[in-house]
Amino acid sequence: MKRILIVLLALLTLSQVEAKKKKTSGNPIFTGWYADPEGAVMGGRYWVFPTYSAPYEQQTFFDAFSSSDLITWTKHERVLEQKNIPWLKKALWAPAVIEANNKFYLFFGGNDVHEGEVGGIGVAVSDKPEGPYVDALGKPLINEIVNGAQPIDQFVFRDDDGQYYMYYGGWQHCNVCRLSPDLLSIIPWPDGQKFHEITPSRSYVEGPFMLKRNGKYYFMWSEGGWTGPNYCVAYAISDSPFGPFRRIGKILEQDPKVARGAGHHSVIQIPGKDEYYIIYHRRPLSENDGNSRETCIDRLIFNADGTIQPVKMTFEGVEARKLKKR
Ligand code: FUB
Repeated sequence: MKRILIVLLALLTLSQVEAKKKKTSGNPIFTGWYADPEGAVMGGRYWVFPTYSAPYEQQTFFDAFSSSDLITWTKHERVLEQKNIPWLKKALWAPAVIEANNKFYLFFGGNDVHEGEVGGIGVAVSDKPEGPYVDALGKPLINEIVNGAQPIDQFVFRDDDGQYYMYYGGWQHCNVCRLSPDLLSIIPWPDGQKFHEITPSRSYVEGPFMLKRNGKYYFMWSEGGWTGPNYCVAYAISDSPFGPFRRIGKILEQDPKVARGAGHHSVIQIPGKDEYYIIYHRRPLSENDGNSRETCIDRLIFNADGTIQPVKMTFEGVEARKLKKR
């Protein structure tokens, strides 16, 4: 009798352990208030670099998160921090990370810069995805306000010919510039200008993102105010990285059953596959504070005609997706 009881107990414990094993990522994918998540695949792992969502004076560092399967995320604390950016005072925002030249480049916005102040878009470099990253220039890469665009929310895009472009801009204006092969300076356009305005729509606000698929350029951006419920993501498709970008519609917005203020996203493509995941922030229904933003993941699905389906925000998140060994 005692033996049977022991076996039954063991079986019960085993099934409890099984039940506890995570089958999906859940949303948010990690705890804490984190916004503007930049997703990437680097060094054989998935990475997410978000903004630490807090009052500006407290935004003096970035944490990063990595995963082998999109389900379990490991926190890498303070991959970039104020002590490694001589000009940073506050408002360290919206990381954009890219692997190039056997290094890792982390672009960031700093100081919530206004006319006549020091701040804007900076670039930090590391030998490893997990940092530590160190400011490479000792000053912002873009300090000036051109075409009305606040220098924040940069995204670095590598086209198939190896050319790097940076899309950036808050305050309802978006610029594009060309980066040098070492990613540390801006190459002027043939007309001598460093920046060309490519604001896709009057509803553009911030958070530009570029994705190339089947030869088409998918340009995406955030609309609305980030502290409010209506923050959302819209997109356009073009044959050129410079547009014109004609707004097609929204792909991410609040859902009264799930969350509000969903926006400032990025997209992870499974290497070599036509399979995409959107990483974005949203505000739980129970929260009203502007900084209460959490990082989530869901599927991004293309229709047969190349348009994008509106994202279905979930609490479950996504299923395990292991990366192939390199
Ligand atoms: O998180 C700080 C700012 O909020 C970002 O730069 C904007 O895109 C908005 O998400």
